[in-house]
Amino acid sequence: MPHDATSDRNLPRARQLLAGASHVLVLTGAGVSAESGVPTFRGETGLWRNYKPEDLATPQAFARDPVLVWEWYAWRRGRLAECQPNAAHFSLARWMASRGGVTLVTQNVDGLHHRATRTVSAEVGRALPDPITLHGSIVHDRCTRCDYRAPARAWEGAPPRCPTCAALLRPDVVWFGEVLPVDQLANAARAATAAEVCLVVGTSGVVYPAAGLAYQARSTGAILVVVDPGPTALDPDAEMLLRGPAGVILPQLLT
Ligand code: BV8
Ligand code: ZN
Repeated sequence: MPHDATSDRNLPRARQLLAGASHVLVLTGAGVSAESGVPTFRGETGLWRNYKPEDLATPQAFARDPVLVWEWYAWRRGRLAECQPNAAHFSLARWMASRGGVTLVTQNVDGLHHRATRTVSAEVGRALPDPITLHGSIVHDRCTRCDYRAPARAWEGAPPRCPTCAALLRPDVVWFGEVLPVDQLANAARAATAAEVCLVVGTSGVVYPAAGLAYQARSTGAILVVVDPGPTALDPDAEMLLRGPAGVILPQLLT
């Protein structure tokens, strides 16, 4: 049964585990951006006009109603424009800058880890690796026909078209039913196999193959530590549960 760290006594033990690990896999989900004001996927805040993300983040929904799907992404981009990386993103980036052997893999598409990494890279005067991004980037568009890809353009009230071939553009994210970028997933799987500790932060652990990385790490000997204020699908397999918001737990954990 995992150690539920409602008490602080498990934090020192988790800190010790991480300090002694030469390879750590960190897997994050929407919860790590919650304190930045980015709606999570399965919480109440994730709903838009009462649609569930799984209904809209699919090629079928886009083919059926590109305007509706684009309005959802325009709404999300609008909210994201007011969001900054939070203490969870920064403590992860600074911890990674202070030691080697940490691979950050994110399911998130909000780019907040990248922004925190850029800030910390400037602080330390050297480039830090970007996180492995499994599900793409909401702040980029790509063409549905050619290989055009560029930073997202301002929403003009209608689905944007490719400046190169005039086909519909789509957000540069991986939808349900679409395969993940092969190279990113392979790098993540390698890090999972090498990890002695797998730190999972802010994910309900229901989306695959991303969630499978935590089980893969555990099957090759990693200790699973879960940071989340609520229950997750990974809890039964975790050696340690650190119950609380990432913005509070990570700055204490990653010292
Ligand atoms: C695939 C980008 C192979 C889009 C996302 C039928 C057909 C095909 C596939 C499937 C199928 N049935 C099932 C599948 C597999 C499917 C899947 O897993 N479905 C689930 C719903 C069961 N997966 C796929 O389709 C993947 N592709 O399998 O390809 C294939 C191909 C063809 C045919 C067959 C197989 C693609 C999955 C990628 C989907 N794209 N995002 C967009 O964003 O618009 S996934 C989406 O969910 C986000 O990226 C998000 O990150 C991710 C996971 O959600 P979470 O991050 O966990 O967020 P959630 O809200 O659930 O949880 C938040 C957590 O944070 C909670 O635990 C909460 O307590 C906690 N929290 C809250 N506040 C805080 C906090 N934690 C810390 N601090 C806080 N303050
Ligand atoms: Zn094009």
